[in-house]
Amino acid sequence: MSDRPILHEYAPSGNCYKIRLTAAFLGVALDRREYDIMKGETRTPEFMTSVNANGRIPVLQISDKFLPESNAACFWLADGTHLVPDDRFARADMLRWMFWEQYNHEPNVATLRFWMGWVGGANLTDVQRALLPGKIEAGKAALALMDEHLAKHDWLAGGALSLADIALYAYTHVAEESGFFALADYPAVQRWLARIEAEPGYVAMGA
Ligand SMILES: N[C@@H](CCC(=O)N[C@@H](CS)C(=O)NCC(=O)O)C(=O)O
Repeated sequence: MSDRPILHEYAPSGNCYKIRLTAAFLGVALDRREYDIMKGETRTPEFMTSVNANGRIPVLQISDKFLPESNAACFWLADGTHLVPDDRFARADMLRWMFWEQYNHEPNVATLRFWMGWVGGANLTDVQRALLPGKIEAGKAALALMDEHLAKHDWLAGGALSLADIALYAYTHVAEESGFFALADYPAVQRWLARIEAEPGYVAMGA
């Protein structure tokens, strides 16, 4: 058996892509195991008992240990590398953006992409339909906040590419797929996306 970390994933998920992108920037090889979340493959008793009791991917398996939560998995890969700032404040600031991503960005930008592109607008429940306006407004506010910051800084934290950029790149670069956001409205974000794509080691989401 290979001693490479194993990524339990669903390839179109931005949360899973964050981990592949982190590994690619670091030149680390991962084995990959694919689950179809549309068929409930992460909700089986076997998965929930042995991989993640929370029933979700991504999970990074490091020999016999399982690490759910995308940003924690990115941190496991990148701890001690150039993707985590040495400076104490910058390192905490990187985490600030990663926590913000999970609370303010992903639940809006990523959830709308999933609802419109995978569930389908016509199949949304009444509850999901009622949540749409608030999620669109919150998604736009998140992109605007990033744009304001990136108009003054090349990178989110610490003056260089870090996990904060990777965590936020994952769903920002595909934000338009929901049909609710136009990246042209956020020019500093667009320039930042291009900067990330020009970094050595970058891999596209579908690669
Ligand atoms: N906070 C978690 C979110 C994980 C998550 O929501 N995973 C989704 C795909 S992106 C999933 O597994 N959905 C399948 C399900 O809930 O059954 C992370 O960052 O890893």
